[in-house]
Amino acid sequence: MKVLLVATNQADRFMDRMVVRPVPIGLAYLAASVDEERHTLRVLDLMFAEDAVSEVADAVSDFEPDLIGLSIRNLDNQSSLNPVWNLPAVRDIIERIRQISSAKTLIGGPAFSIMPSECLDYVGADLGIAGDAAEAFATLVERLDADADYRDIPGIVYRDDANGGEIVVSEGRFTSSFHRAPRLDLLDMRAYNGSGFGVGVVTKLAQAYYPTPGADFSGGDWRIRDPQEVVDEIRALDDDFGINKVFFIDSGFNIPAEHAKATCQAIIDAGLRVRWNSYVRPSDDADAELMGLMKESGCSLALMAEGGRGGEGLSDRLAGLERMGALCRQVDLPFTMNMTFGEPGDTEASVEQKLDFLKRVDAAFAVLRVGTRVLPNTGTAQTALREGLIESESELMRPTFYTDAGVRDWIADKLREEAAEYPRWNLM
Ligand code: B12
Repeated sequence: MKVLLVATNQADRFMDRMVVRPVPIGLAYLAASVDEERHTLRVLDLMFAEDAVSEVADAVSDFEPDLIGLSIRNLDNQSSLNPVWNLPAVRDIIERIRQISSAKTLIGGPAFSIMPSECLDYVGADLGIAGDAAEAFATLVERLDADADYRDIPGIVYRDDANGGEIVVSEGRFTSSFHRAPRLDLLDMRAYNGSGFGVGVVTKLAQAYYPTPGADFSGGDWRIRDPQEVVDEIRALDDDFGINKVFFIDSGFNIPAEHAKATCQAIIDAGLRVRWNSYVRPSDDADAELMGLMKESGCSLALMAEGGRGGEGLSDRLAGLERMGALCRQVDLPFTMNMTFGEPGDTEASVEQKLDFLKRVDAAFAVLRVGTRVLPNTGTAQTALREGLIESESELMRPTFYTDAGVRDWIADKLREEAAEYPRWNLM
């Protein structure tokens, strides 16, 4: 079978400002799972494409694939001030494919996995696989090749012809082991070098990455990678591509601290010359020793996530963030802050409290969000439903922002005025 994999992401910004182009490592994991003794594989990355639809059409005409897998990374840029919705571009690509080919179209990726049935319906693909999908994808390729039933594959999304074409999303989404190295050699890694926060290397995966009903930070579902495997992958990036800048893919690198320390220590012991960045989040077990090891092993920026999605009060949340910021400062580790304004319950007083906090913590840069990007299965989605902002969670496939009525009329102007004084604050 001939398989064409297409990375559709063309966004080249982080927080609408900094130039960041994430390497499509998820697609590279998929490529690694294909048995090339049995199938022919081609990868097309649209990140640097001038005319995405034409490039896909040319590749399809030339290669004549039987299966076309498209990854969808972002639903949108999450900016309420300048919203950009990414799904129409994917829909255009699939529409063009249909005009020139009878290949089956398959979609997947982080954005798709948040709203699988809505995305499948909207972009008009034949099939999807939600969640981590390398092994599931390899199985699907074999089943399609053998013309066999695929409906038992974990996370598979399909139209049930026996049931009026109703879209079915199967159970089981978090099955990948990440033991087989991603096929980065199929991407233009030289073009990516230096284009942002570094090449993604997975250190830990958890459902908390996705706003699904089961997502939490308790650790029950963590798949933590062996530090030695991480070291080997970093070394290979240097050996194969001369790349020394990586981004640890992790919902909170510092949690649990014991594993984070072991990973840092393994990097130090291996003598790697790596500079790395990752997300960190407030946690009681973070301490000066951990921060020292992070810094010593090459951490150059800690992106502070907004804490757990628990219902704790604002003061506690800010105290947790402040403690993490202080730990970073102790070892001279630059960190970012990320603050949402207009969350359910925000008032003039809580806005002031958040602004005072941002002025105090001295982050390398801070992102101030005007409104919350509402995602399904969250408390904010419930509030949005209750207050009539949306009629159904399906609408959340489009950029949708919740801003509490208590601050809605003035919050954007207020933040613009404040940010004028702080060049390292970015409004979105
Ligand atoms: C790390 C990360 C970043 C890093 C990237 C650093 C780097 N160099 O790679 C940084 C901080 C830069 C970043 C930026 C942004 N990010 Co981000 N990021 C992530 C995070 C935590 C991990 C992504 C990742 O690499 N995963 C590991 C790889 C191996 O997995 P994967 O790509 O998901 O691929 C697997 C599956 O998806 C599937 N799959 C992938 N492709 C395909 C294709 C097919 C055909 C199939 C069947 C399956 C499949 O199989 C793969 C292997 O298991 C995710 C959270 C998440 N849920 O994924 C958010 C996430 C992807 N980001 C998100 C967003 C919104 C953004 C930003 C727009 C934020 C902003 N406002 O600027 C920017 C966009 C940047 C850009 N230019 O595109 C959203 C996207 C969805 C959405 N809400 O729209 C996510 C899902 C977070 C969330 N829960 O909302 N991000």
